[in-house]
Amino acid sequence: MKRFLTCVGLVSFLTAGALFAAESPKELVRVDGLSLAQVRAIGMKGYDVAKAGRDYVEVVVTPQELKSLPITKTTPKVLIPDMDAYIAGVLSKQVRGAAYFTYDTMTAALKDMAQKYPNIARLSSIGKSIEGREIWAVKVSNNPDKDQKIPAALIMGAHHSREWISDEVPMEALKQMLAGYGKDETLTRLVNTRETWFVPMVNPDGITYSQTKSKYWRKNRRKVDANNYGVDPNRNYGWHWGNVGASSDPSQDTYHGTGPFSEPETSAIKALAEREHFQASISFHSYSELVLYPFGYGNDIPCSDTATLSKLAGEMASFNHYTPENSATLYPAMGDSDDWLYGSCKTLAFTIELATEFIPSPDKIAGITALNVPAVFHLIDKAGTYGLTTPTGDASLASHVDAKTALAAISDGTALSASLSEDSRIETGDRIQAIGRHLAELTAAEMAQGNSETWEQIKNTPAASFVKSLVRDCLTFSAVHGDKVDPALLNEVSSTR
Ligand code: 0X9
Ligand code: ZN
Repeated sequence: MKRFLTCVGLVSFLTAGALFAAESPKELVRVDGLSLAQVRAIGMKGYDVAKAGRDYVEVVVTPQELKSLPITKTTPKVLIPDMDAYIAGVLSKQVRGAAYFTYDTMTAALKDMAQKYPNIARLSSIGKSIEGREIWAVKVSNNPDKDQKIPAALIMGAHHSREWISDEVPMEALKQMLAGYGKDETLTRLVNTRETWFVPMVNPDGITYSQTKSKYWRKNRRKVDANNYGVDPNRNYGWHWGNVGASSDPSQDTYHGTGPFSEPETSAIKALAEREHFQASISFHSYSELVLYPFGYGNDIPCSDTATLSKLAGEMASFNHYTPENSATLYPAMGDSDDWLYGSCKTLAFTIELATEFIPSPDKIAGITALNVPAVFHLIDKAGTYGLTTPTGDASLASHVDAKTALAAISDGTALSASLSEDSRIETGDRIQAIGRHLAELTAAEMAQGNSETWEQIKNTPAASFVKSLVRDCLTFSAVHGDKVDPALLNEVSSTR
C-alpha cells in the first residue's frame, strides 16, 4: 500500500535528511505536473525511475538526489519514505502459503520439479553469480536433452533484487506447464512443439541480499570499489551500450558496469541465448503494469519488427490487462535485456512490469501470477508463429515445425502482413511460402498414411489456401516417382480449389 506524505511532511523530512546525509534512507517520490521534456530528462540521466507517464515520474532517490532532480515549480510527494523499512514490512507479512520464493526455496522447488518430471524438464546451471550462486535454468520440452531445432522461448525473472514478484510468475508458469502435460491440451502441445527455458532468478545474489538484509536493493552484488557495490544487470547488456538512462557512477542504482556483459549474470544469459536462438522472450520486472517492447535505447529508434512486437505485446496485454508500449516511452535506457535479445539475437523480446508497487503484499502474489501466466503461455505459443514469420526471425526453423504450428504461423503472418512496410511484407511473404512448402510435405506424407486431418484444416484456413496446390504437387511428384499414391487422394487434392 502506498503512503502519501504531505508537502509539509516532505520538507521537514528533507531538512532532517540533509543533516545525516550518509545514512539517509532511500525514498520513493512522485513528481506530477512535469513537461514531457522533464520526464525524459529524468529518465535519460539514469535516475532510478520506478514509473513514468507523460507528465509524472515515480523515482527512488536519496534526499540529496531529490534536491538535484531537474524539476521546477513542482512539489514531489513522498510515496514511501524509507524503502528499507518498506522491505522489512513486506517480509513481516509473509505467512505459510503466501510468501515470496527465496533463492533457497526456489532452488529446492526447481530440484523437486526436475525430479518429478524427468521426461520433460531438465534443470541446469547456466553460470554462477558474483557471489557464486548457481543461476538455475529449466528447459521444458518433450525431448529435453536434445536441441530439436523447434521454436524456443525464454522466460526470465529477477534481474532486479527488490522486484521479488518477478520470479514468481516464471515459477508459477513452469509449475503449471509441467503439471498440465498430458492433461491440458494446450500445455501438452506447447511442451511437445516448443523448447521453453525458464530462468526465474537471473540475479540470485541481489534477491538474497534484499530479502535477508531487509535492503531495498536493485543491482547485483559486485564489489566495484571500496565504497560501492553493484552493477545494474538491466543496463549491462550489449546493444548500443553507453550512458543513455544509465550511470557511469558506481554509487548509482543504474550503474552500467565497466562494459557490456561485464557481469556473470548477464554473460550467462548471453551464452544461453546465443546457443538456443530464442524466437521470443519475456523478462519480468516490477512495477507499472506494462508490456514493453524494444528498442528502448533511445526515442523513435527505427525497428523493422515494430508491427510484430506491438501486436504480440497487445495480445499479451489482453490477458493481463496491462498497457502495451515501446519501452522508450517509459524512458529511454540502453543495456536492457530486450534490446540485446532483439537487436543481436532477433528474439521478439518483451519486458513485463508487474503490479502497481515494487513488492506487493504477499497475499497478492497468487492473483498477480494468475493474471500473467496465460500471457506467458501465449508468448510461448507465438514463438512458433510470429517468431518464424517476422522479417528478422529465424527462417531455418520453417522446415522443422509441426503441422499445427506451421498452419498457425501462416495465419498469423498473413494477418500481420497488411500492417508491415513493403520490404517487411515481401520478406514475411517469403517466410510464409517456405513454411507452406514444409506444411505441404507434411500433409502429403500424412495423407499417404490415410490421415487427412491437416488437409481438412488447410481447406478451412483461408490464409493457407496456397498450400493446397503445393500438396497436390507433392503427391503428384510422389506418384511420378513411383510411390504408390491412392488415385482417390490425388483426385481429392486436384479437385479442391
Ligand atoms: O529500468 C528498467 O530496467 C526497467 N524498469 S524497472 O523499474 N523494473 O527497473 C524497465 C526497462 C525498460 N527498458 C527501457 N526503458 N529501455
Ligand atoms: Zn526491474
